[in-house]
Amino acid sequence: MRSDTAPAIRLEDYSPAPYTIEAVALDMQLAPKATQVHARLTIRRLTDTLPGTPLVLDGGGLELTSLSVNGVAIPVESYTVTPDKLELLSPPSEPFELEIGTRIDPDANTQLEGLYRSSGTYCTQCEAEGFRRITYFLDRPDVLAVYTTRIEARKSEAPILLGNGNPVESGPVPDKPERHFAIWHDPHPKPSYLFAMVAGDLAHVADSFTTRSGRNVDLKIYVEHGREDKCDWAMDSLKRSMRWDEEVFGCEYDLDVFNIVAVSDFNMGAMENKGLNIFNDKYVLADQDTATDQDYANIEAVIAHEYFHNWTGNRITCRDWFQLCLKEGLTVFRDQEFSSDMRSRAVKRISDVRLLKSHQFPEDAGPLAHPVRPRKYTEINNFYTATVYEKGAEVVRMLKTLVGADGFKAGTDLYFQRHDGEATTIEAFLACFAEVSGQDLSHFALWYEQAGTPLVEVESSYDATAQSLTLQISQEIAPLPGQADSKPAVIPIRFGLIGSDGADMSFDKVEGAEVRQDCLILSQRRQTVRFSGVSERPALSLLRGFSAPVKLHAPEKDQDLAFRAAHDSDPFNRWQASQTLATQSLLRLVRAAEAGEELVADSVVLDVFGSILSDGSLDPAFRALSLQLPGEADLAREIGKNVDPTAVLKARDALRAALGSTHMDLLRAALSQRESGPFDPGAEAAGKRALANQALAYFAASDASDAALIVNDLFDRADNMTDRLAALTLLVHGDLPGAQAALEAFRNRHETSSLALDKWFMVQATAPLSSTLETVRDLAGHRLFDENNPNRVRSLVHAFATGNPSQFGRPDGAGFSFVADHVLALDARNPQVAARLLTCFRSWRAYEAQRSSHAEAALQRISEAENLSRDSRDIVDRCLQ
Ligand code: 0A1
Ligand code: ZN
Repeated sequence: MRSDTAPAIRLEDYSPAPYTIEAVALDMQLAPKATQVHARLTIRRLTDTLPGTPLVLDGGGLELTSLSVNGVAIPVESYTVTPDKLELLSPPSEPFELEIGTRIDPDANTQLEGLYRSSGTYCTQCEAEGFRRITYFLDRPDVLAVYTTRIEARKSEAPILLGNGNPVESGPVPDKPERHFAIWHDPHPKPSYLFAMVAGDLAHVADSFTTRSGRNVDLKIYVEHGREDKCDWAMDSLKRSMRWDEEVFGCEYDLDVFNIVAVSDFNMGAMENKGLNIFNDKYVLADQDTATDQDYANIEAVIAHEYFHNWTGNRITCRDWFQLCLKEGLTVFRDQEFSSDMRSRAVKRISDVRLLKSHQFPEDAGPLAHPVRPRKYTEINNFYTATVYEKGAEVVRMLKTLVGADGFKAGTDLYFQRHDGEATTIEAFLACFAEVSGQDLSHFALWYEQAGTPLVEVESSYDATAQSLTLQISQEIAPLPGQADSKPAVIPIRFGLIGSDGADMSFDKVEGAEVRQDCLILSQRRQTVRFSGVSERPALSLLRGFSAPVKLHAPEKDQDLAFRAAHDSDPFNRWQASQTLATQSLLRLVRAAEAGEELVADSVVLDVFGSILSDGSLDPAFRALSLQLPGEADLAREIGKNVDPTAVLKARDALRAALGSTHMDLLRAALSQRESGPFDPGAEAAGKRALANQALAYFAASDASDAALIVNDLFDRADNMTDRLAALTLLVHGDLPGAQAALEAFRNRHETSSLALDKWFMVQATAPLSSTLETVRDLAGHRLFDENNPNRVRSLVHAFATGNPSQFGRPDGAGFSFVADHVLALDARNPQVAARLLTCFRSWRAYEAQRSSHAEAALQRISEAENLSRDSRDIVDRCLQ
């Protein structure tokens, strides 16, 4: 039987709840299989609500054990109850106290929403709608209450008891010597999705922070025993985040304590619960032996992200879930800025744009496309997307470009002051910037409303006699499901006109578009822009710093790209020029591979990469990024339709081999510069490792007879995870001699580190080898595989589906079928993780006919399954629509 399609929730139907809940007193008697929750809710009818209007509370699989109003048990005829809903038919018209008893089973909770246990630790996840799985409630973000939480548990089972806000009291439970309790009080009114509690046998590391107004804050990070020595980087990142937010955004912390708990079973990255952030341990734990440089950078960013939510999300929250980008887009923008200040701004920008293009662009071009602020959803958990987060951050970045740095600061100051303590909207946010800047942002607001990535096409012509440059510019979004037409958007294009000496040229005036400093502001479907006083034909550098989330097509000869790859004063566009050059060359190789022709790499690409490799004046991290070829999925996206992933892989392999063989001497030199000495996780040392490992990758792809020997040697000698994993990846993905022995050595070394073992699974799942599917099948039955641990599932099945285009997309459809099996098996236990895995099919129509029909069959099979969750039903329906 096909599960019913859930009704769509629509933005236009928003209305406030008829009642509000002002205070919540929770008492949680913890037990693994039968936790008793007692909630005392102080409820008030809103003035617009007619007396006697029913009160409908949300529930999620709950068992009601008691119910009273103002201390008196209420008769059965005055309410109705199901596991998912509690309705008081005629509540008191004056403020009243509703007491609700519910019983829940944390151990049976495999979906990891609400209260569950991870390695024995009780923890909660309430965003978006998990609180209703703890007690009946108005589980929506515009109901803000003050929470007091009493937690009681067996002392031996859970010596640590944590809640939101500040600790109030703790001690033994009278007459129950084996039990103890703690009471926490959070004075800041908050929505239920920010509720959290944790109870378990945990170790911790402690530090403190003095805020700019002199408040002392106790900082603690809780982890499983034995992991305390992996918390230093997270703690350091937290203190830097707290200081940065004061200095840059004027945001100060507002409680006496800030606690972080790391758990090993978590659906997402981390969660910003007020005063009690709960993290996937992947974003907390790090040391030299088990974490890569990328892990260190991610930890820094995610710690900052969750901390920054304290103001953007918690103090000012969302009126409804359609406004999710209000907190997420803004907070991602803030964490990106933080990382840029901690590291190289250029490298951070390039990395963020790569992520946007690889994750958000395909989402925005296929059946799962939605506006940054969606207008409807059936399952909100499916909207924690790259569009809401990453494109949402790009929209905030464009806003800053348009109103200027000072206008942006004034706008955020006004936002914090005006909306503190509120649940608000995108309109209210934009109004702050419009007000301080005096600009009309109503056209700009389209970025929140319209799905799809605009394609901006530019044709340029230079008139030497008139000394003028003319640009014919158009913008268009390809039709999407539910969005046949698009409207032209406001698009800020930062630009430069580069002269033959490599310097930016001046010009006299511009007609046809508004120009503010180095920024051209487009706003029409078609525009002709004329620059006069341009003394020679310039190399055109458009979209500097990736100033808008658009696809830019501005035809450019290989030689011009090579020139800009060497001379563009904008580091982002310098990187982009070399990437575009490599992409154009790779696309020619893909066509040759499809035609069965010989694959000969273009010399201009070999030359440009050689120059980058030998240019010691450039930042090593920037060089490492510039030397990376566009990925297989990037190329598939460029090709757009009739994609044959095997041809893409062949083309990329051919260019890698050519680069390796052509520059063998330079590569050997780069390898010999690998630094030794004490490990430093900072960005500079990480950049040097990245460059050395990028050089090693080309060397391994070359025809050097000692390539495998050198990679094996590095694997054996590596004293940190970045280098060890880089070597292991080259051995396994290149199917080099020594690969199996290295895999075994890696597994033995890291047998007790779950996060390091995830890497062991991932390396094998992403190997572009015809044997990989069989390996992955075996690994799914391996004693170390745990299908209930989301990180492990992601490191094997998700990694295979998203990080191995040629094998997931095997022509016989076996890759699709394998992933479909896992989606179905997972769906019954953890719908959120299953639905996310299912999104790997979103670009299925872009494959060539044989593959796309296999992918469609896999989707059909999922669609026809019995009792599919609402999460997976939503994704599969949209994929097939
Ligand atoms: N708000 C968190 C991410 C998060 C979202 C949803 C979750 O469960 C459905 C859990 C966490 C963040 O942005 O970090
Ligand atoms: Zn967030």
